[in-house]
Amino acid sequence: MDVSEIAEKVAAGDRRALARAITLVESTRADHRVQALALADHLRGTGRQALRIGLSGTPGVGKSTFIEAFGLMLVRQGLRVAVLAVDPSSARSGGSILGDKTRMEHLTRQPLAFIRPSPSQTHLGGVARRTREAVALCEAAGFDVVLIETVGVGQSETVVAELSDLFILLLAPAGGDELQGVKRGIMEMADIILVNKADGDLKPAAMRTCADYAGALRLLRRRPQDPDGFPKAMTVSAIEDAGLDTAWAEMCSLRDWRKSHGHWDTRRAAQARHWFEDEVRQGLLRALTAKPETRAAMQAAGDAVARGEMTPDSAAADMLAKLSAQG
Ligand SMILES: Nc1nc2c(ncn2[C@@H]2O[C@H](COP(=O)(O)OP(=O)(O)OP(=O)(O)O)[C@@H](O)[C@H]2O)c(=O)[nH]1
Ligand SMILES: [Mg+2]
Repeated sequence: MDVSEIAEKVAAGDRRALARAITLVESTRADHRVQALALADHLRGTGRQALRIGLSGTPGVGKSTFIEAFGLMLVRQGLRVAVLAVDPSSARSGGSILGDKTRMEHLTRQPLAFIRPSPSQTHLGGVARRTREAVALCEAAGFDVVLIETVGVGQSETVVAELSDLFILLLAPAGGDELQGVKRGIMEMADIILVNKADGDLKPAAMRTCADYAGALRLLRRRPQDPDGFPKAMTVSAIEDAGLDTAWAEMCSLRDWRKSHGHWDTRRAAQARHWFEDEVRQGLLRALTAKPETRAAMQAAGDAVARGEMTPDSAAADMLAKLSAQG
């Protein structure tokens, strides 16, 4: 199949073609990269904008269970749902976050759903690009909602937040009155905090945790992209399917408000600019290490700095001057 044929099928919502297209953007082969770029160009501007929801949470909070239940609810409403994963640490189990298909078996079987496990991967830059391109492909394929899951480790939340229209933080009930070690930076990115497992014995703890986070959110600096009451904390139970409809209603109301106040378009435009600049930066870094003579020059200058023969800054200035003279 050539690129325009794949593009046509993707645009028609063909899930197999979509899977193929994503495999293409995940490939590191140079010829595949050329095809992937051509494919993206073909599809630019086709399809409607999906609602991109980033979902982050530490291992075991119930991300998979939540996505399964939430996805099924959306599918019941006739919405098409795609699920993608960003997992730079997939080496941890040698697998992928969505590899545990057991907990998404119902969603997997839905004709309106598309689930893509994360590939095994090494560095975050590559992860970001592949996920970004996969999100765009899902959007071109006409999905209404694209859920992007990540385990709450390291910088992957930032990547996911930069890919999303809404960023959801999933938490588990905390024991006692300790606040979980959620970093302030992560909290500041959240549009909605969902405290999961608000059921059975855990319900009181979930309510307390929710109240604690609601309080913490109120202390954050007000963001221009938020209407009154946002960001907000709510309880849900993925297992009992409780609160998911309310959470969805809140997501929709936030989306609608941002759309009608211009924040949606502004954010998408800023994200596009961010990814363009990021890609150029990554490319420059690759170019820097690609040429053996450049690597050697870096090594030599680094040695001189280490021996105290040059200051780091003047050595860097020399190096940059040499590079731009070459370029
Ligand atoms: N009581 C209760 N347990 C839940 C709920 N959601 C998930 N769990 C349980 O929590 C455990 C972890 O759930 P997962 O959905 O696998 O969590 P995860 O965040 O995907 O975990 P990782 O994939 O390891 O990052 C499982 O034993 C679930 O049954 C819930 O709403 N209530
Ligand atoms: Mg999981």
